[in-house]
Amino acid sequence: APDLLTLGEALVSLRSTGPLAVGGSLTTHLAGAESNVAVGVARLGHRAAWVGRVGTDEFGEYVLRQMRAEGVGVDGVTRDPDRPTGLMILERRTADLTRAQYHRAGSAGSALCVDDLRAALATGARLLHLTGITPALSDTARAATRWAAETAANSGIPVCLDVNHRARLWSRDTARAVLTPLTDHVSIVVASADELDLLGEPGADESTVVADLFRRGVHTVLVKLGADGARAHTPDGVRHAGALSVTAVDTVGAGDAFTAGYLSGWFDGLDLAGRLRRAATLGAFAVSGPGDWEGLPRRAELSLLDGHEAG
Ligand code: CKP
Ligand code: MG
Repeated sequence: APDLLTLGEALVSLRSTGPLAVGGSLTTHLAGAESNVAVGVARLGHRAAWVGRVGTDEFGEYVLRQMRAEGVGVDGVTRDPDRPTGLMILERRTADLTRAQYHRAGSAGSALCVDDLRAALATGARLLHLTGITPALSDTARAATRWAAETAANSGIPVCLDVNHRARLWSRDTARAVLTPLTDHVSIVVASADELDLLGEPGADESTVVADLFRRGVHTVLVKLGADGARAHTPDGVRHAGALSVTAVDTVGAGDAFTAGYLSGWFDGLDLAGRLRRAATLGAFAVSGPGDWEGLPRRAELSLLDGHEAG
């Protein structure tokens, strides 16, 4: 069984180097929050497997090829002959402004269903990673996410959930109604500060949401603060960890890198400070190069950013 099992929609991202309205070339990349995490942990030598649905089209072939090249297990992937692999277009509008557009409605990935996951869940894993993107994709994907969380938790596999709110896919109210009950089966929650009240009452403050999550059985809540680092809430209290100081060129994928680093530290048996340090390190690698995951470190590179402590 793999260390990390994750599921969701992997997409092809077509990236521009300038404004889309004037044309120019687009380059092809693998995207998808969950596959980003899988690549991040695989680069560090852990066993990672991704399950989901891709088309029988060339883009589906590409997505699987990229994951295989990164050492992510894709044996459990379902190919869908009737639906296309999802796409997103990432426009570099100005040096400081990128705009994303999805072409994923009705995609193969959004047709994910419980039957697609049975074999992978039966094989098991040390940890199951989910994000709040998958249940936003369709009714069947929502049911599949809930089933996976329940099934893992019932077989003693800890579940990590990254809220990853996508306003283009669903409203905050719908997300809250779906994600809050899901946390009954979750051990580790990852959220940015503005996403936290999607797991509690609207506008609730951090300590209230964390207390509610602990009551539901969550044992670690990681609140990402971007360049300010992260706060970790555990039953032992709250700990702040700084980000590393690097030149940020592309922040897409930073959250997934943070999660991959944290989970890698957990697989290695590091203490909380060590897990947060590795999370910050992967986040720093992700933001300091283009692409969602391309710049993530291999194990021997982890120490390259030593000395980049912020402040
Ligand atoms: O929260 P992050 O910036 O780490 O997530 C980025 C990913 O899956 C990106 O790869 C994109 O395809 C997506 O989130 C998404 O569906 O928006
Ligand atoms: Mg995120």
